[in-house]
Amino acid sequence: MKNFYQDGPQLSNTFRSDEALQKILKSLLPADAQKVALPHLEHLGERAVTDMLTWAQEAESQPPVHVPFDPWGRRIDDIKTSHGWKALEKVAAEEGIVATAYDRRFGAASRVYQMALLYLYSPSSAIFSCPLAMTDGAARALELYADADLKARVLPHLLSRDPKTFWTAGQWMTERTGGSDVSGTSTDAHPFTGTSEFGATHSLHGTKWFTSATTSQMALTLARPDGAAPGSRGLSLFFLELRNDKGELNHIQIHRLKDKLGTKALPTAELSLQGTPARMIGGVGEGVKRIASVLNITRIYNSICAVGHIRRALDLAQDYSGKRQAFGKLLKDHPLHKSTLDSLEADFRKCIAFSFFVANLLGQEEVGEASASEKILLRVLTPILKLYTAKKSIHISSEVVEMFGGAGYVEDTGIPRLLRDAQVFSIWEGTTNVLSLDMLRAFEKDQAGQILEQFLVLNEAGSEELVRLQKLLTLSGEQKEQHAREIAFLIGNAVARIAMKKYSL
Ligand code: UCC
Ligand code: FAD
Repeated sequence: MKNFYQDGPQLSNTFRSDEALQKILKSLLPADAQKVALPHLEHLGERAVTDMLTWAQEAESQPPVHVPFDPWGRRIDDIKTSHGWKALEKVAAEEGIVATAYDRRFGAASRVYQMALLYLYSPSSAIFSCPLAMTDGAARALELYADADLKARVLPHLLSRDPKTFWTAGQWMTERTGGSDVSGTSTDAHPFTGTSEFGATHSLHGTKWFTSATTSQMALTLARPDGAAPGSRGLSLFFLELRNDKGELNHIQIHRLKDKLGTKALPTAELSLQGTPARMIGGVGEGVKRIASVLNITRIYNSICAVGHIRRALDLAQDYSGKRQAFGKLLKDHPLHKSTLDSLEADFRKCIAFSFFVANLLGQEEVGEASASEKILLRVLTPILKLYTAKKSIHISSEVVEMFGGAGYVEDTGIPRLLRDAQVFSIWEGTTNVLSLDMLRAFEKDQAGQILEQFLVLNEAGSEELVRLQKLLTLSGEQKEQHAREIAFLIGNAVARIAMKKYSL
């Protein structure tokens, strides 16, 4: 065939084409919520393949740049981001990607509606969904633990739908000594002696090794107050604002931006706190416990974004399979190509059902409608959901790269980015192993392990899986630790199937 040129994949409205999402929302949203949410989601599904997509491509091709000094040698630590990245932030505010969860107009269903917005927003956001995750997590932690004056100062910004007043938040936990294990945190908190607009109680000194969304207006971080115990039980949670009213950094020095495998549009910096004013939230030694409410939100964001990512990868692969020919017929007409796609679609349905099942539990908890056992389910299923969807997204992204053949390995098709970006889902916000161990620790509290087992039995989880799981749960010590991943994936598969049944997927 002379002059043959392959057509590339095309996307269409990502809400209209997503049957699974529509089914889930019809099951979870009451009629009044559907009336508002469905047209909004259809509108966002259109933006996801039009203006947002253009801005995301722009943001990816013009990654952020750190400018340490002004022309005269003054330290400024500016981080320049592209027009596309800024435009995606504006979309987030306008579309209420965070705010929708907190107006609680539809009670628990507001969270489900918000997660559906996020799911459509994320794959066309160049990972602006990362700053949004930390913004939402910060809003929840402040809502739960901050004093009224701090809430009144900050929450209207985090929950704003006006791009001019909207703030994002960072979450600075990781230091050079560890991200999984924060017990070696060496950031000190001394009593603050100056004046501060937000009621600073301490000044912080230390280095943070990974800080994503470094252009955010505020951050929550961990530090050790003078005299507090060593280890993680001596850490406290602190709120800080990055810049003062003149726009200068508040005694923060940015060392450099990380050169990362993926998430290229997202600024992730190393920085040091050099006497940064900060306000303690909660008591001395309560840091990990308090920041856990941020983690539990960001882990659900990670899951929803991983599933959005899977959907995007599969949409591209599905479309391409109807355009590419090999051995005399379209890829989609080859039984083996089709069955490969079908099995990935089945994995997608598991992931989306599981994710919205947990998002719904979160919504119920937030409005005080979750029963004691639902709260426990939310606690134990959150790390499992995060690790499960992250691993599926890496596997599916890899398969989709392969489904494009050589084109999948060529940068300007945009396909390699799918694999690079997926890899982060299983690292940040807790690696697979760390979350599996967190799950085991959570089982020990409030009879959570038994409550989960009862839930699986009541919902007729597959009997073979259940027998294996029950056997593994009787292990103890190192043996149980060694099997923590297997336990997590057995539960993940079982709950995903239960949720699929619930939503008739
Ligand atoms: O990576 C980061 C940001 C990336 C960008 C965000 C993107 C989001 C998605 C966007 C998608 C596009 S920020 C850094 C994230 N770092 C982590 O996730 C840390 C991972 N490590 C862990 O999770 C560990 O398990 C630790 C740090 C929590 C373990 O520390 P400890 O000191 O050993 O803590 P314990 O003993 O496990 O927990 C201390 C207390 C306990 O309560 P009490 O005192 O009552 O016994 C725990 O039950 O905190 C409680 N706790 C929790 N409670 C610990 N974890 C939780 C939890 N998840 N929920 C409720
Ligand atoms: P380590 O803790 O050294 O882990 C190394 C390996 O050891 C992992 O495979 C882990 O699973 C395994 N491991 C650790 N403990 C155990 C155990 N007990 N049993 C079995 N295996 C174990 N952090 C922030 O605080 N804020 C941010 O904004 C932020 N942004 C990030 C952005 C990107 C793009 C990336 C990649 C990371 C970011 N991080 C951020 C850091 C991230 O949260 C950490 O990298 C992550 O938590 C892992 O910590 P670590 O890098 O120290 O790895």
